[in-house]
Amino acid sequence: MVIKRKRGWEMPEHLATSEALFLNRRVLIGGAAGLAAGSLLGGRAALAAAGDQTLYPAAQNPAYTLDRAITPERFSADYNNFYEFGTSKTVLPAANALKTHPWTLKIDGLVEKPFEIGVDDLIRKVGLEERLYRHRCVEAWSMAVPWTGFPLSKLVALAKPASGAKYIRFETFMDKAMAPGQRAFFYPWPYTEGLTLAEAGNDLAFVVTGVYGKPLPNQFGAPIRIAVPWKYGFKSAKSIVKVSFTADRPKTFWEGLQASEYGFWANVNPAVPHPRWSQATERVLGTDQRVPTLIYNGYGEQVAGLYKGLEGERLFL
Ligand SMILES: Nc1nc2c(c(=O)[nH]1)N[C@H]1C(S)=C(S)[C@@H](COP(=O)(O)O)O[C@H]1N2
Ligand SMILES: [Mo]
Repeated sequence: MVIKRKRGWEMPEHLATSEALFLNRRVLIGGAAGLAAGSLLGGRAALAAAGDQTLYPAAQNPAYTLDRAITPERFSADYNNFYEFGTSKTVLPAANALKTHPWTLKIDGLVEKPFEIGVDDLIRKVGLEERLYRHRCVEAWSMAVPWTGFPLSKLVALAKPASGAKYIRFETFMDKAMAPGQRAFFYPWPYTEGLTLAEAGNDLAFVVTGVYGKPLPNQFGAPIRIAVPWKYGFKSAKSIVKVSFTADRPKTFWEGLQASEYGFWANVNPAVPHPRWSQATERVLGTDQRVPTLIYNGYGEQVAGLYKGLEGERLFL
């Protein structure tokens, strides 16, 4: 028996559009009510951000700026995908239950010597910078955010992968008591994602510990997540506890759930539709605009070379 369950990512475009109208209405209402709601959210987000405040804001890296406006925090911080805390976009209240300190990252698999490191120690070791990145969800909405973090290549260097390592695998925390979404047994928890080591070594692949000049609020995937801006958002795993180096391509959460729709590569491409909706345009969070989607989410110059010789693969799904 096939049981059809509705998931957020299966949302048909006409529903996504009505959400756009909803957000748009919030923009239009604006004024005193909008400002009050915004500052309330800001207060809660600040409470949830429990990292070492003294390290923020970090200096902005001028090599990573954008041609578009930064999405105001009141929109990006109140519209999240974090299935551990529910399948709606309003996970902020539930995500307050996430205990982010202390937080230990485990490095294992094909490395010189497996080890564990506290996130605060890791940050002090590698340093922080701010980068402005696009983010394009497979559901055809997008945002532009100032992430704070460090290049993933620095973490790879610390890990000292063995010669047989070809892939890097990210694993999110698993705690059913804290994260009610993880009690839904039909999802292949914990959330996992992966990249090739070549992708992980690209300058754009970023480990994120903060946003908007402060430590990550919980709903953004505190205290440590990934940002891979040329791929659909689901590749950017949140609240990571383990980084493993493997010889074989890791099976990912969404691949495990629906391989025909969510593959390993998942590079952004407006010309390759999702099986159930177009990827040609995207709704910009906090605005009434739909803009054309760009191949590799606008980062083709930096990343297209990674896929030479792989043209036979499902690179865009
Ligand atoms: N652990 C975990 N990571 C996740 C997700 C999730 O549900 N759980 N959702 C993904 C999806 S679909 C997107 S678009 C981004 C959303 O990031 P944001 O909510 O911080 O904007 O996180 C990605 N990483
Ligand atoms: Mo997404």
